[in-house]
Amino acid sequence: MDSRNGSVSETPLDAEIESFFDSAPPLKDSAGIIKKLKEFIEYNSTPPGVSCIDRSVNAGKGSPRRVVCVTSGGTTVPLEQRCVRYIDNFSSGHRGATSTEYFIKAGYAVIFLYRRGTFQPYCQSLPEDPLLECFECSEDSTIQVRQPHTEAVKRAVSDHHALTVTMSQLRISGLLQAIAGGHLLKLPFTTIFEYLQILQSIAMSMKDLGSLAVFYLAAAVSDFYVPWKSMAEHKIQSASGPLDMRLVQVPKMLSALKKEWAPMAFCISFKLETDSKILLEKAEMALKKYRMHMVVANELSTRKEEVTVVTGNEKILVCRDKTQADSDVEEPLIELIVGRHSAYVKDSDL
Ligand code: 9Z3
Repeated sequence: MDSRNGSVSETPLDAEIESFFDSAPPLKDSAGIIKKLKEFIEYNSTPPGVSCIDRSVNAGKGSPRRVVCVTSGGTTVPLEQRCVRYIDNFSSGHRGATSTEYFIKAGYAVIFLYRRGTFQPYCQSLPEDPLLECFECSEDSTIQVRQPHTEAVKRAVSDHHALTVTMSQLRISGLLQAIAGGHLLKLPFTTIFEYLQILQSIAMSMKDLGSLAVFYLAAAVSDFYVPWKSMAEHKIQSASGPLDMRLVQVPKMLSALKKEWAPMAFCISFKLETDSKILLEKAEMALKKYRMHMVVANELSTRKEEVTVVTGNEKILVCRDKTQADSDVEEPLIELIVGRHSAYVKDSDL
């Protein structure tokens, strides 16, 4: 007990988390982000057919949509306040973007917290520079779609309601449905500071959703960082010789997420290793330590082929359907997660 105010004293972790947020540079447009989150969650947690105003009166008429926060891409650790150099974490964003598409298909609303410049949902089959590669300016100055992208763009614009056959077609038509339907909110980050500040806002906004909230934490998050206050302001000079720099451990926010920010949410984290011998053991440790519902264990070189989902009493190998050229591991993975989340929601209602 803290003798001065009679309250239970802070654990070292709480103090570390507090100091991380206190010393972080202020998040740009924090109020705007919180407003978007509030509107998005309110819209999606209103049962279909019930207006937001009637919500309390009509509660129970339909079921509110489940909401998942998908994190995607790697966080950076700036080395200078006026940042020229930074340390990066590997992640192309493919896992997060593809998983988002399957969550939307399964009826979830998705808050997509992504690293700027990484893969985006529904855009993975478009060329690298879609604007310049898909369009051209004709002699009379009208913009036309170029071959061979005509079909893809036509479908994106006009046929978005129709269910299409191939993966790439599905992704393009799905984009418009998701955005038009208001079920996809995209929030970008670059640094570890932005990522954790936005994640905290998302979690606190989702708290009232209880067991309908899911966290799918596929982003590759830095383990070490330079605290803002001890960071050089200007570009570090090479003339001073070798560089000694002390990196501090990033506080384990998964604990705070589970304990305080959104305690009823269904939480899935990822464990990435390059040494397959230690992968499952590390995933089990993370499951217990952070009290996750599932930990998805993946090895860097085989991550697109298979993952192992570790739960309290199982290790489930999930593989891509290798008989289909354009299949992906996210399809069976999200199917498994949706099933487990449904059981969790049912149990929480009892
Ligand atoms: C993952 O393990 C993701 O599956 C990948 C996806 C980053 C490998 P891509 O974006 O790759 O499709 O190219 N994400 C979590 C990585 C991570 O940093 N995990 C931490 C750890 O392993 C726990 S939060 O300690």
